[in-house]
Amino acid sequence: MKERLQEIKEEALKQIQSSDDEKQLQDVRVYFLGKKGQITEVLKGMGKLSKEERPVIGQLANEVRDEITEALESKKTKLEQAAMERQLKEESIDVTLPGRPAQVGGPHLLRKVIRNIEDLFTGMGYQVAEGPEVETDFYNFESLNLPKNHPARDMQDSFFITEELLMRTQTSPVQARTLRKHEGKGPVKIICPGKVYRRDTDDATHSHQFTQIEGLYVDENVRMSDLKGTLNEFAKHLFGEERAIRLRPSFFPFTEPSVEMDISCKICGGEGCSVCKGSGWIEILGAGMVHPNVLEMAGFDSEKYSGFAFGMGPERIAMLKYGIEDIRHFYTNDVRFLKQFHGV
Ligand code: 2U9
Repeated sequence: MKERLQEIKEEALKQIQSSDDEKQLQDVRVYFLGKKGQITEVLKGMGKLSKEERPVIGQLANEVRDEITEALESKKTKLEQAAMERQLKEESIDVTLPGRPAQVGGPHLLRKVIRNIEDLFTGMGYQVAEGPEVETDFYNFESLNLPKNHPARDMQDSFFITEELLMRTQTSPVQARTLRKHEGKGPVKIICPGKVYRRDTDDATHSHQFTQIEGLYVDENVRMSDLKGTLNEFAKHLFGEERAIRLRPSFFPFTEPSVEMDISCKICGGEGCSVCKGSGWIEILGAGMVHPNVLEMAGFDSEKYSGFAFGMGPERIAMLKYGIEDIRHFYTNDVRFLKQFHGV
């Protein structure tokens, strides 16, 4: 039995030594020290021993068990340390590696177009004015010569909140409010950028929410030629010195006379192409001389004062300037689209 215990010890220590992980160690423990393990097997044969031999073998078996247990513990600690070292090595951070460049954002293309237009007009002495997006029927329509039930209201399908409140359909109410604040005294020279809302079905060229910039200049002796000169400056600033403009008669309830302004097509140079639909001209904005009714409703003497106003959609301007084919790109915030205009 002594020899058997000696063999068990040697075999156990050998197996412990060659174990590579905790699972193997556990198997060794069960095989030698478990309830049905090798040592237990030896102890089962103790009954056949003499009285004198029994305590000797018993003590030896205990010593062998203790040695194996100790070897198991020590190997377990070694394996744990090795695993920890491996993990530390694998997960170590190389602080000398270059950092990941931070994603730098920038203003949205629409914002840049709006700023560009604001810069041009503030350089001509205009001030930027803002106002509420939830408007009263009075400022959005009535004060702009669009009384209730006027057929021209149909041009602007609206989101009404109550009978008297709606999401503004244009930024014109900001001009009407500003005029009123001036209590009948000019000059008033403002541009009004902002979001507007119309009940429309969204597609490549329509959106229920879009932006507008409108301008207003009211003073004594403001004439149509002032409007034409201002719009000419605008067209050249945005689309290039070589652009020609033309004014066509149009209708807006708040201006009389009213015009629409076209610029000569840059793509074909006036020859006619798919972008200008063969005409050589591209429509950019609407404008006109402020209707006397609008001046009077805002508290201005229309005999003494006159003025011009214009309105445009920055989306349309950006689409023409940068060849964007779908208005929805402005609102879906796909960075692949937005990134293309970082440098403009
Ligand atoms: C006041 C007096 C007059 C603003 C004007 C237009 C012409 C115009 C549209 C162009 C495309 C808006 O984005 S769009 O749909 N606008 O054509 N807007 S004159 O006239 C005013 C405004 C306020 C007190």
